[in-house]
Amino acid sequence: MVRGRFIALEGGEGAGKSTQAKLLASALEKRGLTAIVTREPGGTPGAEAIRSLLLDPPGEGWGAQAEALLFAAARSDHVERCIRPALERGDWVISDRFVDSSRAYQGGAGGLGDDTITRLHAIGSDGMRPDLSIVLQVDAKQTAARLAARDGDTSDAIGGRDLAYHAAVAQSFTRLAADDPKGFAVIDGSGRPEQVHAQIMTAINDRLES
Ligand code: T5A
Repeated sequence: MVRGRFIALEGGEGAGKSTQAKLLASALEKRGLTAIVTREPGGTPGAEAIRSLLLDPPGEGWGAQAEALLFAAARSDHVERCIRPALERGDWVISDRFVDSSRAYQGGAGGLGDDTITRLHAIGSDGMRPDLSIVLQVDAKQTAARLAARDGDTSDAIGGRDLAYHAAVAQSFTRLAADDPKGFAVIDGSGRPEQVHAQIMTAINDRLES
């Protein structure tokens, strides 16, 4: 059985990851491939329960370490029960966020460092990497306008953090991609959805066709 490919879509809030995940799945299905779209935190019943704890935390919220552990625990269940079985069936998996979100948010902006996140990921998910991690870059003003149009002034516990935190997230994604040009594709997410989709298809063809 040919193993399917695993694509992660990454970037800040409102960068267009969910929109692009659906467009990519439908393009792959038109080519006769089976693609599943999943998300993090979430993707399995257990990981979705942890998602609620993370995005709408009880009481005074989580400390940095507890937050990172919860993301790693959710990811472990997601990998074991959803991602790995799908790849073994030969399906493509498109995940709206994966471990590079933990590296950028908890490791970079949250100050825990990349080694800590990488070690947690080795314990939780055997260090699994996507075949390609696609970082959608959109400037903060444009994503704020998109999110205001969609959500008004509501946001979750992490999306609602200050501008400095989100600027540090964006810098971390840029640095992670620069350090691993084969593992990442950085895409300008500011155009119309179909334009962004065309760039993603080019990146996939360039990096993954053999
Ligand atoms: N997190 C997550 C961590 O801190 N560590 C981790 O390890 C992980 C996995 C997840 C939160 O958790 C944090 C990061 C997040 O803060 P979430 O609800 O999943 O929370 O948040 P996001 O992943 O940011 O999801 P969003 O839905 O907010 O953003 P998307 O998916 O990037 O954007 P999308 O496609 O929903 O689009 C947003 C709006 O813009 C429009 C869409 O129609 C939509 O209304 N849009 C466009 N408009 C114009 N041009 C385009 N090209 C557009 N593309 C989309």
